[in-house]
Amino acid sequence: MPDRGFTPTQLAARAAYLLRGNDLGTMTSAAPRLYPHMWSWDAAFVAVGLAPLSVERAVVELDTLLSAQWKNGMIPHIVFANGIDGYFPGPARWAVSDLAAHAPLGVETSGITQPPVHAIAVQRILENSRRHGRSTRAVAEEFLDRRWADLVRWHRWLAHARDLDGNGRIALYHGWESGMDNSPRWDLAYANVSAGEVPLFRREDLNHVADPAERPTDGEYARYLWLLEEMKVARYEDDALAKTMSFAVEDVFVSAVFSLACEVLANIGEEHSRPNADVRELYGWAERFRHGVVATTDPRSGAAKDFDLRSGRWLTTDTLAMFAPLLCGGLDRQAERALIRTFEGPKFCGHPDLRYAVPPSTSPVSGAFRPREYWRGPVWPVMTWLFSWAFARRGWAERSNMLRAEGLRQASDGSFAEYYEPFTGEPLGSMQQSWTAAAVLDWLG
Ligand code: 9WN
Repeated sequence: MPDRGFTPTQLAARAAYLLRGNDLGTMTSAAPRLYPHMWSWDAAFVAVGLAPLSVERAVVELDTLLSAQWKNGMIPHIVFANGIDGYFPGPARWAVSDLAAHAPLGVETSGITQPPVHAIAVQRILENSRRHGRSTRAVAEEFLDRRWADLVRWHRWLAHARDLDGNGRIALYHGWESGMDNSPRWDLAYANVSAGEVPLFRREDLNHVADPAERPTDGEYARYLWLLEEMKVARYEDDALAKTMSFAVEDVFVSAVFSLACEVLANIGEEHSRPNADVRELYGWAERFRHGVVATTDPRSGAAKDFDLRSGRWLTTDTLAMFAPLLCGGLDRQAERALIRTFEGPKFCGHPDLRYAVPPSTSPVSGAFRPREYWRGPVWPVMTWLFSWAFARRGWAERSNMLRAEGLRQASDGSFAEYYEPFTGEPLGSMQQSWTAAAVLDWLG
């Protein structure tokens, strides 16, 4: 429990108040200033946090997101809030409604996707609804009736459009699709991207952080935006992207999340009598992607790797990605033990100088580690939550509780920061980040 700052009751109240403050009506902004729109995986985590407060409001969050689903099944990484500026690249720069045949009508979105954690939110909604009376349970069940087919379509799109050779690993065409934008995982793959002329732009993100060094560099942004130009030429068509994008990687972490999400959704489908064919297909994908993840691992350490499709090279980094198999399972006992030892040992959570025993995004002993720089080192509370949730699901209650306790100690400063400096515990990036509050609410729920 917290060693300073707010008590659990105060912290839960503040987290709830924060989500209320970031509520735009039918969507919750990812953060008030830096991210004034809805992000896909943020929305799922937000729904996890809303579920103990209001199942009804959590359902609205996912309904809004799913209403922006593309016709091919993709859930876009941003759903833009009507009439709100202040984030770049905004709808005009993506231009999906002009260019993409699959873009949804009547809502503005980006043209890429993000990690498929949504089934976890659906599960938390259903679980929370069981603590209430019949009418709340009915809201959750009606949601499942209404959206089951969309959720399966989303998973089917990932399994088909993003795993063209069927090897059980998801391909991404932009670092933003991984959710870990500038992680050292992608340094080699971005080295393939030679940014040509991009239309003029002005970064908005730097107006909202204390120090520009907490955000990606201008050089990184030039490449991020160049990839948008490549996507526009491909008119956001799945087949064209696969052939033409200069950034193309197989993301082992997203693949593990997908395997896990397929299993969660299949379990839900079984419990709620959804069509057998869907349930079978979901279990099949869970298995295929678990194999895909395990196939990348080192047999002794159990550590997983990403793959750069353009240079044909494995991307071995000491980042959160190496722990992908701990999320989806499938390693043999010895390799799994070794990987847990690394997770808990001095390279990650057990590093002697860490303020809290939670996993930094990049290992502090790696040459690529930067303690204040976004996905290159800081601790992201939402990742601590994901591992603690997954560990509980895998039956590792003690490990899960440890992460929860340490995550709560970190959050007890009440800033609900996007990320934290691992050694000092200084809050960095955006404050009042919705998914950080959501993690705290679930932990305290
Ligand atoms: C680009 C909203 C998002 C998160 C990502 C995080 C950051 C965006 C940005 O913020 O990315 O998508 O502008 O930096 O990296 O994981 O979903 O919180």
